[in-house]
Amino acid sequence: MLTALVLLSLSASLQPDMAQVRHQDTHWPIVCGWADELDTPSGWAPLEVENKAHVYQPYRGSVLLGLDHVPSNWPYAYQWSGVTRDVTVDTGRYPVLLARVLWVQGYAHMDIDVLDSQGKPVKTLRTTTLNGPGLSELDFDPSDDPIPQALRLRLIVGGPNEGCSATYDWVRFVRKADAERLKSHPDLAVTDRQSVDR
Ligand SMILES: [Ca+2]
Repeated sequence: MLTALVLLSLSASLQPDMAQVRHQDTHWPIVCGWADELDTPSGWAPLEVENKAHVYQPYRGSVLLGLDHVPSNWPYAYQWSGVTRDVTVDTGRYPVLLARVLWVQGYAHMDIDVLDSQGKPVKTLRTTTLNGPGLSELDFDPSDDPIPQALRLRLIVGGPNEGCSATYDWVRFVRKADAERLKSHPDLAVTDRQSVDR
């Protein structure tokens, strides 16, 4: 009985702290090393592949990539495509890449080439693959690569030969703590879009 009372009292005393934590979780905007809120698809170019994705803007603030039914002589069991852009990011300070996907039929993920000083890819990384709405993630390990890193980003859509599509909401490079907050609150805004959306 005494234990129960102590636990009850302890639990009550913890309540304000939990509320404070939740408040802090959503009170501060997200700081990004680089971000594209995908207000428009501008800045992203189609991949140099045969089946180029259709790029739509279903509504302001998101980009839909779609692939139709493949041609009758298509030799593969599935299809994929996407769009790309080059960026430079301080992955030392902002080591987590997150892409928010609002809707997907098939699969969605990002591919990332790490570029050398001549712009040549030296390795390729991949975010987690999504088959439904969520956050696709890649953690950049501390490495000997020069910081900031020159990166070639690709938003990928793939799936059945009958057709597939994915709607992306934003792409952000963030700190680990902000990545955890975004996983709980993906609607949180970034601090200053003019300074990061470049
Ligand atoms: Ca957006």
